[in-house]
Amino acid sequence: MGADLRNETEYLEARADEALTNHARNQGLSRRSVLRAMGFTSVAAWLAACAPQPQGQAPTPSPSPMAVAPSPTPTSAATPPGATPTPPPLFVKPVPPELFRDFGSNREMLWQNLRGRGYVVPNDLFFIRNHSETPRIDAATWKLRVEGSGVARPVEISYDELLSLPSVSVTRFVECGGNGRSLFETFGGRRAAGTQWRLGAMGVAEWTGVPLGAVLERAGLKRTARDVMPEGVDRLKVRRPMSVAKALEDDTLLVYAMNGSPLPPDHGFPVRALVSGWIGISSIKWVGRIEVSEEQLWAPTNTDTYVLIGPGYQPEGRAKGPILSNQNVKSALELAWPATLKPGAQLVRGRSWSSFATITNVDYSIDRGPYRPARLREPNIARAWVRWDFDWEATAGAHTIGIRATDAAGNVQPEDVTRFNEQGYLYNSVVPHPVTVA
Ligand SMILES: Nc1nc2c(c(=O)[nH]1)N[C@H]1C(S)=C(S)[C@@H](COP(=O)(O)O)O[C@H]1N2
Ligand SMILES: [Mo]
Repeated sequence: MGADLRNETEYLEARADEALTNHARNQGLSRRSVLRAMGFTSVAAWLAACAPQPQGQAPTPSPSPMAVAPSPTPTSAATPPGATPTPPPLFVKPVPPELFRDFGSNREMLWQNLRGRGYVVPNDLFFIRNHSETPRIDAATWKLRVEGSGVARPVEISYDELLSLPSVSVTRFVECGGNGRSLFETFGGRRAAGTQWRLGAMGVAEWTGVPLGAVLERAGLKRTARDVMPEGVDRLKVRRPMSVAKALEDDTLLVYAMNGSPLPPDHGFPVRALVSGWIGISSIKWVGRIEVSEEQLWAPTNTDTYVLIGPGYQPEGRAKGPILSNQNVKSALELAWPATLKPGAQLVRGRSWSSFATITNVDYSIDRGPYRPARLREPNIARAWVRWDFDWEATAGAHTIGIRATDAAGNVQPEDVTRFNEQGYLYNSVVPHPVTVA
């Protein structure tokens, strides 16, 4: 892993460079000659050309870089400089702009699309957070290895074997630890590093699979086992440890179905971990190996990223700061950002969630005025969410709607922007959502 994964630009550049190198190799050419044929001097220049066009400027239609015939001379007539070649595919499912905000290899769900929908987020709408492109895996040859000092007998399990074990279904959120990151800047005035999500880096689905504990038992889990680390077979082999206690919770699963369908490729086909309540990075997709250890396990995702770095946070062991696990209590409106509503009676809807307990109260505040209770709707599932609504007599003009949720453990969304940390994790302050009534 040469590139710094905390830096999106560096990461994208490394990925683009690798795609180009592979393509060039397949063509029996140098990477440089392929770039030249495309009219670029460097991967950075190519990426810059791929960046979104400023408003009002029509994007230049262009052929795919893979379709460009290499030219022996630096100046190719086929692809004029400034053309925008298509990068290699990142995802399998369609990710149109009416469903997702585009952050390259990451796609944010648009909350307005949940309005009028049921409890779960349909698979087509579910956000995607990928450190590299979605791998295509053949379930017939896929194997899961469970090994390490924490098990008595390492095992390999096939897809069919996993599907033959007793299964459970749970309805839970998967939420990125960085969900809401951009709001540190919008409302706190300080920009945190990383994908500038609003609140759509989360979703709720019904997940079906086998309790992770049952699989660990098959490998003879030792009483002395301490940490459990699922590892993906994606290009960067993304992995993150959890305690054995967390691994043995009833709703920590090896999942093979999402909302009643086989797990879609972008969400981890054939098998992903679901580490309920914990930040999304723990729910490793495309799992191929699980390391179980008697020692504490470390990975870049618990030493450098997904730890709290900033004023007031101290290093812990090899970690640069407190290691994140549980998500906190948050809320979002089923509205566009910014939202536009007609004057008059409006039914305003949204959802609130917490990893600690069910939500007991949701209060709303118009234009930072007094809080009033919203109506909670069934079902109300801990580590998933609750839907709620309230009536609002909307008057013409610019407004804000703030939502404050409380869970049964007494956690309440804070009013002010607190706990700034450099990588922008766990934003959960009340969000004054901008609404124009016209
Ligand atoms: N193997 C692997 N697992 C992964 C990731 C990844 O890049 N590779 N991304 C993680 C992160 S940061 C999040 S937030 C969730 C997102 O899950 P989703 O894409 O199904 O919404 O997957 C996690 N699991
Ligand atoms: Mo994430």
